[in-house]
Amino acid sequence: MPRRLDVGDLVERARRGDPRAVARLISLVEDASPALREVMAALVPLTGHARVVGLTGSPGVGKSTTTSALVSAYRERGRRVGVLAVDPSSPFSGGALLGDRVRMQDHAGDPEVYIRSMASRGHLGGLSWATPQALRVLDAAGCDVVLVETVGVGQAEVEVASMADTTIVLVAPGMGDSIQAAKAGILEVADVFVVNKADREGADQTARDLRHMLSLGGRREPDDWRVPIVKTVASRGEGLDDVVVAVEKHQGWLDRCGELTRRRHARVCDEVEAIAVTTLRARMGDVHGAAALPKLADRVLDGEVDPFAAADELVDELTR
Ligand SMILES: Nc1nc2c(ncn2[C@@H]2O[C@H](COP(=O)(O)OP(=O)(O)OP(=O)(O)O)[C@@H](O)[C@H]2O)c(=O)[nH]1
Ligand SMILES: [Mg+2]
Repeated sequence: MPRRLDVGDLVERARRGDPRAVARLISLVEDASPALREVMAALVPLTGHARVVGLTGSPGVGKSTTTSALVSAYRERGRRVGVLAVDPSSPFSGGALLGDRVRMQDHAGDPEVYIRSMASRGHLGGLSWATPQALRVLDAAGCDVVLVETVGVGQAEVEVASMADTTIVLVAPGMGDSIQAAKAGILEVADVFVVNKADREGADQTARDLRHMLSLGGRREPDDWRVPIVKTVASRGEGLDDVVVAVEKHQGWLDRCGELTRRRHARVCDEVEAIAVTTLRARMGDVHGAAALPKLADRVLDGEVDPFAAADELVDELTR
């Protein structure tokens, strides 16, 4: 018999920063709990404060190490920090695996730091559905900054970039990383480039390559954001202050030119769409959809309707 859920109490405790309440709320998100609707209704008025910073890049480039070092840098500035590690490439893996990979032991026991890995555990809608909800929990819990680490695999990087106010793209010397970055369209999503592993040979060359590629990006207006390139040795905690400064400059720019509002608006559009699509898909499986779909399929097979017309009919059925 599951413990009865007192949503009001849980939200109030999370708002006061109780880590167990925060963890519980994120679990509700992961599990797509039916209580989530009530939870989100209670959380929404408490949100909007946290700055969301996404970190992405190829496997092994140093995202987790950088995230952990960034947490320290923000903690030195007295900020409350949330960390969300998401793995869009394997949404069905469950959270534990990722948790092991997050190198965050340094911050265990710091009550002003919330760390969570997340997977969507196979519910429809995936991470595009779950991530914004988890961000909202951390925001409502009073985080000043939420760092979102994701494994970069092409499209996923772009998806994650759309969830952040500021996106940091990490590359490392060698590995053909910068060239891969260009291929994956990463130049467009990066607000800040970090050349990590700058203790290795070729860091300056990588930074120059990136600078060159950025300069090919066409004409720039005077007020446009100029993407900075910061070198770090995350494993030794070097260069992280420069990253924080670059991120804060970007945040200032976001505020000044109205881009913050535009990005957040686009984000909520994506989120509401993901929820709506999830709802529609769920209805396909319920009694109504389950009856309508096979009949329509029969009619397509019999040559009575084309699949597009059948899909239109199905949508009409489901949204009636
Ligand atoms: N030499 C050097 N090694 C580093 C640096 N930063 C991280 N590493 C090492 O690089 C390896 C990968 O680091 P992670 O932080 O796990 O990389 P990641 O991008 O999070 O990896 P995935 O989550 O698996 O994609 C680890 O062995 C780190 O110790 C650095 O600045 N210099
Ligand atoms: Mg990692």
